[in-house]
Amino acid sequence: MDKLIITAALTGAEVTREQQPALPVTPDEIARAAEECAAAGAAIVHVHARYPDGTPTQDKAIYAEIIEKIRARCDVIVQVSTGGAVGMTAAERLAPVELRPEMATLSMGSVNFGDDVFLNPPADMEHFLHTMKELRVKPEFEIFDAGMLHSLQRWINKGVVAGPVHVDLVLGVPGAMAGTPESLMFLRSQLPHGATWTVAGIGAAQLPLAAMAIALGGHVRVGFEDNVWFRKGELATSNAQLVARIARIAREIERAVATPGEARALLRIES
Ligand code: KMH
Ligand code: ZN
Repeated sequence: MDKLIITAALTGAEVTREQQPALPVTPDEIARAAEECAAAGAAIVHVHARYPDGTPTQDKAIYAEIIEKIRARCDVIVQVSTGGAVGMTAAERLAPVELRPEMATLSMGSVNFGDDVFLNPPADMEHFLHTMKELRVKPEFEIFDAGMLHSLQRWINKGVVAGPVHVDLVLGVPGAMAGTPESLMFLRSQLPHGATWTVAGIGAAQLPLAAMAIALGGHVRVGFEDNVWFRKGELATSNAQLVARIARIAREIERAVATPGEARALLRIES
């Protein structure tokens, strides 16, 4: 089995300080959280930017500051979000990709997202794909529902996406695919040939789906973007606490944890 790649989704666009007092918001806080997570075993940090008041933004200058501050502290793969927040335009969402980070997310379709709709029309997805290809940014395809894997397969068949792809199975968003073992096993059975995959379970689904992924040879994403709890009724104290638990479980069942360098090799990221 390949070594386990742990991604820390540090901030997201939706979680507030009221929900999670340790949420990193400023570039300094995000960089510090990234360093702590890297020390705990994360090879990738998935990053969203916020204005100082906590409002989500895709401001290129703020992303640049975050990336620079993370790089000054530690070696970790920085993956910017192109999902941003619901309601942002495609151009806004794509802005941080112009900084040529090592990775960026790319959602594979539209989906209900809580009380909102997260829109990803095909023309926007194709534009995102071409831009990432041109700027040599490795995409992580965000899969919220089964049809999105089918869409990805269509892009591969058309030759727009070259494999092997890396996907993130995001399970448990209200309105999308449930955070259950059955969902994970089904999506795993539908992966494009040679794909690497990680699972991001939302809320209470985070830990059990992570444990399954460790055993199945997949990879794991944890962090406040997806889940603010350590266990029922007990908030996590930091993103790193969630990462450390995954690394601990993996080591206990003899699955080694990948360094950022090993993750680059596994995901074929050119540095
Ligand atoms: N904030 C969500 C609407 C991504 O980062 O690429 C979308 C999201 C996905 O977070
Ligand atoms: Zn995100």
